[in-house]
Amino acid sequence: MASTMLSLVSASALASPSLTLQDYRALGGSVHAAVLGKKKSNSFMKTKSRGRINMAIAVDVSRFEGITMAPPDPILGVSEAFRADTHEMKLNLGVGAYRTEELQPYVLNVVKKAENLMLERGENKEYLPIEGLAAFNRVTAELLFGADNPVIKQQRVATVQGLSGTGSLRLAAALIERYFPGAKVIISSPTWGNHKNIFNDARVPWSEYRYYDPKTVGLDFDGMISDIKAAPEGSFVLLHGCAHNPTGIDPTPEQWATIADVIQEKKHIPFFDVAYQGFASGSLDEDASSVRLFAARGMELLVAQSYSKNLGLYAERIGAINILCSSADAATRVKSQLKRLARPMYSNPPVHGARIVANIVGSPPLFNEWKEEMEMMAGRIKSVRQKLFDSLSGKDNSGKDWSFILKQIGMFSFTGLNTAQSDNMTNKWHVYMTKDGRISLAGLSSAKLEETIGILRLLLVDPVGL
Ligand code: PGU
Repeated sequence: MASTMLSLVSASALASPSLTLQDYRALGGSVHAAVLGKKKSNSFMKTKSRGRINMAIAVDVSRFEGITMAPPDPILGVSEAFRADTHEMKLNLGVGAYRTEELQPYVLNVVKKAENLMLERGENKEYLPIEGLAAFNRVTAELLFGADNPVIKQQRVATVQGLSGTGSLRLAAALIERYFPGAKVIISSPTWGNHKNIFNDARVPWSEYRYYDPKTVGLDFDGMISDIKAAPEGSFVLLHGCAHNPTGIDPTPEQWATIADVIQEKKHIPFFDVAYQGFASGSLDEDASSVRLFAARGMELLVAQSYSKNLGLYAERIGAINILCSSADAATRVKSQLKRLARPMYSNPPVHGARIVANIVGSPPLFNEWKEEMEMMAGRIKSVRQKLFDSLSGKDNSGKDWSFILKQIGMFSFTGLNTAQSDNMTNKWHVYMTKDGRISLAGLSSAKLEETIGILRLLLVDPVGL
């Protein structure tokens, strides 16, 4: 597929710093129209009021009259609503962000140490190169694949620093849109809500593969495999490297191997989203094992990484896109095109988070300290999960099987609450969560657990009673 990727690039496209109209047409303009269908109406605009817009200019009404109100974001909108709530018992189980037992945001000690080092060194604030900080790009690929992985030594990984996980996914989506016109991305049902936005905005067609089985509150493995098989050959298969969001259900190592078999058979391209490396199990290596399994088979693949959770660097927007190619030469060309896509979007990435990661991973004592803190964070979440299970099953004599809670991993529990029940949690009990029934365990403390369990149990066992 790597050769197809580059054969699609016209000579003029490679030579010029930005694509010409002709290049766009050659690369996908027509495909878009065919794949996505020419949109006759614009869903972002109140099209009916067009006439009013024209008149508006004369009568001094806003030129933005045609812009409709956007709905709140399903995840970040929950935090906004939470901030606006003045109730003293309010609890935010919406956003996936780590909290201490006192339910406070947590800045890792090792991050503070790295920041102090940076201050001492008096580093400057010059622009980074388009691809980001070289020391960061090196360590981030090593952390993902393992420093001794032959793919690193063979220089087959094109790594570009991205604006955290989201920005890295978006850059990859732009690459797919430009160099694989018409190719489809298949995503799990359900998935992290922003995946759909990312591919929609990048104009990459997507569809869903089965993943979650509500009957077993587990993985619909057969459904997943048959949907991956049924996807058009050469599709991109978006996979959560570990700690699937929102379900917390991951394939077993044997299932991963079968997934890899099918992807290879169908000449699909795996596209991993790794937002929780080290945060799921507490081990960086274990959480990267899915990616490494695919890489060991000699497959080409994409991996978006994020340091929001595992280093608590949410607002620093630090992550990377890694594209593992079959040759060093292909990786060099792919990297050059990623840079070319990044340049008109945001020019070059921010330096602060990149330096923090490079300093921590590059220094053995700091690296060890990070691993300890990560284990501590993952450990607290695991203990909240256990307590949630113990209390629910201990207090409940309805015969409901609560073991699904212990089978899930990562920072979330997918409770099985429906939209009405989730709304009830928020509107009546001031417990904020996403409408798909996901709760962030990091938002619970031992004290808050008891209060929340009462509500959860009632909703899950006897929803009519609430
Ligand atoms: N991919 C997955 C699977 C994620 O869960 C998240 C964050 C990201 C990527 C992107 O994170 P970055 O901060 O851009 O690196 N999901 C969280 C955070 C809130 C959000 O929706 O951005 C969540 O609560 O699902």
